[in-house]
Amino acid sequence: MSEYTLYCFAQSGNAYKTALMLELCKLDWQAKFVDFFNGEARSPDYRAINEMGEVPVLLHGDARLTQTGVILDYLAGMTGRFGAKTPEEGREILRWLFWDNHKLTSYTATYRFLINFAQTGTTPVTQFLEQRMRTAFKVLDERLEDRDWIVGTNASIADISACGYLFWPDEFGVDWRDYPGIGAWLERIKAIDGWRAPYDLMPGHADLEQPRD
Ligand SMILES: N[C@@H](CCC(=O)N[C@@H](CS)C(=O)NCC(=O)O)C(=O)O
Repeated sequence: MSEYTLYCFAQSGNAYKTALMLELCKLDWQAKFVDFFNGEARSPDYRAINEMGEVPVLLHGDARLTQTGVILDYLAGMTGRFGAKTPEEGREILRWLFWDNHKLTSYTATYRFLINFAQTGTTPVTQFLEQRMRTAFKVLDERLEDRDWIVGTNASIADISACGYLFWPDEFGVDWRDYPGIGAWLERIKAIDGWRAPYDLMPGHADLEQPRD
């Protein structure tokens, strides 16, 4: 039995934020596969674990945590890694976590879901979402124009949160050469010791023979 258990599935960028943090902090964790595409997250059993019906959920001892912002903050506190060095920095990290959850991840994840998984083709909804997603990319790209990390001078949970969906540019039809600040920043994240790609970290991807469970 590992110290941490993460309810997750391979295609979840939200779960990846947590899996990546666990991995970068070299924590002892195991994945618990959630069959999201067959509706498990909406089942009564899953709602008993998280009434929001969302993935991820992290178990650690008696703690059951949901919402990646909360989980990342918890793990930063536990490990002393990727957290704030000052109260001001803490507020900045919080500011970018809220922005990521609202503007970057939500539009990117929903657009990717419709285009790549539901395969709706282009509709007024996807056009709206793509425009909102690209607006968020522009904000992040400009933030990273003259700095290595979103907050302060080191990688933080703001970076780990914001990169959650961005290692799948093919799945939402974006070329990072159009957003060079983001492209260079993703390479810096990949260079952090322990980095692994989402489909290598979590179970349930069709290309994986053996889900990690
Ligand atoms: N703000 C949440 C978002 C979690 C989320 O939306 N997860 C997706 C899977 S990647 C989900 O469970 N969606 C189900 C739903 O929205 O009903 C977080 O940061 O944990």
